[in-house]
Amino acid sequence: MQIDAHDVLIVTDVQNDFCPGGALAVPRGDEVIAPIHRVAPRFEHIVLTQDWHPSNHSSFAASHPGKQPFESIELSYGAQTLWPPHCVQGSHGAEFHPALHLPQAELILRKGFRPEIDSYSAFFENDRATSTGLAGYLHERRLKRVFLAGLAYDYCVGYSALDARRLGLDAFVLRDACRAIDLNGSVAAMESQFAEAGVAIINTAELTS
Ligand code: VGL
Ligand code: ZN
Repeated sequence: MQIDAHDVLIVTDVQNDFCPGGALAVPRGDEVIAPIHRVAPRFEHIVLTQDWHPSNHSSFAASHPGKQPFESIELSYGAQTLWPPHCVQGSHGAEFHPALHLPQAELILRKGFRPEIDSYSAFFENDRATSTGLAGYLHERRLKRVFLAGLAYDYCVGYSALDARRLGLDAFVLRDACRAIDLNGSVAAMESQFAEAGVAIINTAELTS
């Protein structure tokens, strides 16, 4: 598959807290870095995202007395999974993994900074309505096909891919350049949504320049 000037690689949340040793470690999360580095030179445009929460964020179990991480609660916009505190603004855990080296990235998009709403997707927060601005950015730059890599496959990567389709963009998830949390069947659930929405799952080996 040929990559051209209207394509963008979105590298999702490759941050210390999602890698081994981090506060919300995705199993083998750091293994996404090598395939990302392998395909990055093929792309003219790269966007990085960064999960970026205030310390009192409503997605943190610690913000809800009596609740434990990985339980689900109802917030104003619907069900929200509770997480251990992670990616707190300015913390070491919120920094990109030190091995991630993509100085050519053109945008670093931060999300999840509103205390009352979580944001898995790089496009819309979890109310599925509050925009991060990324759709407008891609539109103004005439970027029409998104290729997604990073963490986590079944949360931030997956929701971003679904929203890309909702916005009329073509979406390709680079499966070998992602790792999953896999909480209560979340991988299978996400993949059935990919099928319904027309998100393509491909491997980095399928990309040529
Ligand atoms: C993520 C859970 C909570 C992700 C972020 O990057 O997939 N997952 N915050
Ligand atoms: Zn988060």
